[in-house]
Amino acid sequence: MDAAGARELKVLGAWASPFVLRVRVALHLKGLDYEYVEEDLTNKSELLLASNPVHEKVPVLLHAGKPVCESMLIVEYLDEAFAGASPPLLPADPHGRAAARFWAAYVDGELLSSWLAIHAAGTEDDKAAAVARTLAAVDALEGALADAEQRSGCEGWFGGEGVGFVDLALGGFVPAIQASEPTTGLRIVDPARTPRLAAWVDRFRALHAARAAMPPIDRLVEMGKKRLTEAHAAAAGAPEASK
Ligand SMILES: N[C@@H](CCC(=O)N[C@@H](CS)C(=O)NCC(=O)O)C(=O)O
Repeated sequence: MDAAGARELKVLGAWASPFVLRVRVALHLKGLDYEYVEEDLTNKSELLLASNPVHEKVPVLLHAGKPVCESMLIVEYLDEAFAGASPPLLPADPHGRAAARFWAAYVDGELLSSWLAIHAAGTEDDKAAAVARTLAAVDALEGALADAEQRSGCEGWFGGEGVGFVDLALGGFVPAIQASEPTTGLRIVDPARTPRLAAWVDRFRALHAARAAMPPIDRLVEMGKKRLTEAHAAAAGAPEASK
């Protein structure tokens, strides 16, 4: 489908970004045509700097030249601006919308922040605490998925009968979940511990809309390993005081 106005959609992105992936999957799900522009984040374009002057980050959606920033705000915007394009991403009822926003915020506020803390940890104790917090966040999401499945009577999505807002929030991280074990040895989603979420990861990867936008996992692993090597080398060469 090429909904009215969709021809004027442009996404400023970066291939490895989980936040960009959320937006691109939403666009593919809704069948909206868009132009994708790959940004070099080490040399940001004037368009990116002018479109997102506060954070200078991708993704940015430009709709008829007007910028919308922040991945989940962009997803909400698409849902509202192209309300006629199925599927709807947020539930129709206010309580369902509030619950979806809660879990989407939880993905960034708890899962992502604890996951990032693993790599920022200065000591083994800090690292173990961050791993425990990350896995606890994954457990909580397993519980939210179980509730959604029970409520809708359908197996599969945080959005109930179909892919929705929370699926996109977490779905952006599916490539990182897949790349984590081969890169760092850490299994984020373990079928033995969180079987529903493990099945959800496979289901999300299989979506046509996800396959159209997902980055290659081997390229992510290669980039992750390179960054780890550089971080270790920097830590080894750092003066004692700054360690
Ligand atoms: N909260 C933002 C996060 C966006 C973000 O962190 N983007 C990264 C790429 S993954 C970026 O543009 N980084 C460039 C920079 O920090 O200079 C969102 O959801 O869109």
